[in-house]
Parts: sequence; C-alpha cells; structure tokens
Amino acid sequence: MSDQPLVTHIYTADPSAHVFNGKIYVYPSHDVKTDIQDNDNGDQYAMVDYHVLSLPEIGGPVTDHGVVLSLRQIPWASKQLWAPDAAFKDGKYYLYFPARDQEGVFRIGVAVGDKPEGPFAPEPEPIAGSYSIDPASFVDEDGEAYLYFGGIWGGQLQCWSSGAYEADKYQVNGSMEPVGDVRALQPRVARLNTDMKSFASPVQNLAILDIDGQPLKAHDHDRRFFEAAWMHKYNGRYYFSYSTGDTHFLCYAIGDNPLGPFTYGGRILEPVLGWTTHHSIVEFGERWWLFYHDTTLSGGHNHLRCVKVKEIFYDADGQIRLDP
Ligand code: FUB
Repeated sequence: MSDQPLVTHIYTADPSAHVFNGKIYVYPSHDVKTDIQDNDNGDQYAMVDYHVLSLPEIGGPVTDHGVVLSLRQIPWASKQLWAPDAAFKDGKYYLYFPARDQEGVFRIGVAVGDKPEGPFAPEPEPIAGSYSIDPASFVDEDGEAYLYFGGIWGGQLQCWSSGAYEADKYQVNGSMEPVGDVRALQPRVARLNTDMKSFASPVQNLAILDIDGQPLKAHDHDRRFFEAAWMHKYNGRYYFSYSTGDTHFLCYAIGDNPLGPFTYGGRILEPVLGWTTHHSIVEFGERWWLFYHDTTLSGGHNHLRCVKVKEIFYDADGQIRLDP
C-alpha cells in the first residue's frame, strides 16, 4: 500500500471515514494557509469550510465533492471549523462539526443532508449541552447513537470540569491540563436522540482505565486522552481510540459498553510528521483501514496536512497491529 495522500489539490486532515452505499466517504477538515503563527491554542487551524471525499475502493480514484458546508452558512459560529464526523440514520446524513461560537467558546454543531456527499444544511444553534471539539458519532447495531467529543488545551475541555464553562480554567499555574498524580481529563460522551440533533442523556465522562482498573493519570502523557475521539466495534467489543496530543501517539482502549469504562489497549500509530495526529478506523471489503493524516504534502507545516490510509490488523486477542 502506498504512503501517498488521498488528494493533493487541497490540504486535508482529521479524516472520519464511513462506508455508505458501498462506497468509502471521508469527512476531513479542510486546512488552509494562514499567516497566524503556530501556538498551543491552535489559532493556526483557521479552517472555513468542509469538503467530502469519496472512493469506490481503497486505492481507487478519489472524488472531491467540493464545499459541502461553509462557515458563513452557520449563524452561531465565528471561526475554526475543526475535525468533523458524519452519521447516517433513517434516510438522512448528519455532519457533526466543532467551531468557536461568537464568544470564542467551542461548541458542536450539526448539519443535515440527503446524500452522503452533501450538501449539508446547518441547524441554527449548536447542539444544546455540547462543548469542546472533535465530535465522533457512532451508531450501534441496535440503532442507538452516541456522540463522543472533547479536546484539551486549545480544545478547551479543561474549562468544563464543573459542567459549566469557566474561562479562567483555560490555564492554571501555567498548565492547560491537570498536573501530576491526579486523574487525567476524560473524553465526553452523550447518547443522541432519534432526531440525531440533540442529546438524549446528560454528557458524561468516558473512563479510560489502566490494566489495574485505575483511571489514567494526568502525568501519563504517553497514554492520556488529548483529542481526536473515534469509536468502532470489532468482534462485539467497543474500541475507543484517540490522540495523546503533545506525545503524538494514536492509542486505543477496549470496553464492553459504548459508554465505558474502557481499558487502555496500546498504540495504533507512532508520531507522524507534524504536531497533530488524528484518525478513523473503518471496515471495508472485510479488511480494516486506518485513515490518518500527516504534513508530508506541505513539507512539515503543522496546519497544512494530508489524509492517508493504511491497513490495520487484529491479533487473536483483539489487539490492533500495523502488521499482519
Ligand atoms: O484540525 C484541527 C484540530 O487539530 C483537530 O480538531 C484536532 O483533532 C487536531 O487534529
């Protein structure tokens, strides 16, 4: 399998891949050039629209379906259309996306379409009760739908520990997350209503435990959740995967319930070229595929990324491997 970007005519990142109608659809961020210097707030990720990509098979021709949703169409959003995801339910397609609202607080919006390739019409308000970034939707075999989300540092998750937004928690004693031998910040999950546009349950923390059943600690930057949630199911078990941010790993944790708890399982991908790493995992053609990004197309500019795909494998214990 070649290590080539899916497309080279635009910069793409944060790929959320799904199989709809027998084809692979990829919902990426659309990276753009900017004069904004790199910073830990992520201001350099100044995206203003979304494209959808599709391909009939892995390695096949990739179609760019063009702009399917723009910042200017979203009444509540002010900037930064970050990592999106999509879902299908009852004949409609839903595009979930984070953006800063008019006050600069990240929220999660949803836009609805009739086709997987869009276009998508945004709801006038963000999803009530939503916050932070990187929504990942998951529709289980029983039809129940879930939205996973959250990201620390520029993604503001550290401001929501009380359940309400606290701007002064963005940075405490020079740190944008808890420090030391305390529980790490956890990703969030809520069940989605059948309308797929509202939460059916309170937002709850998603526990990621070590092998001894203890929550991952804040100092454990090699394993603790940072951003880039993804959920998939393999052999009846739930796999929650994510990025460790400043240590640049993609990791996964396994559980028996989509609401957790999950036990840390290992790494999926070592650091790529570029600061961020973000992915999705999808089954297609009875094989499993990791969609991810790096910055090779731009020669290493953190905010100008390109989406790639490689095959992944499971061993007899269900652990994810990059080699058969
Ligand atoms: O693309 C902007 C942000 O960078 C995403 O929301 C994060 O997951 C990281 O990839």
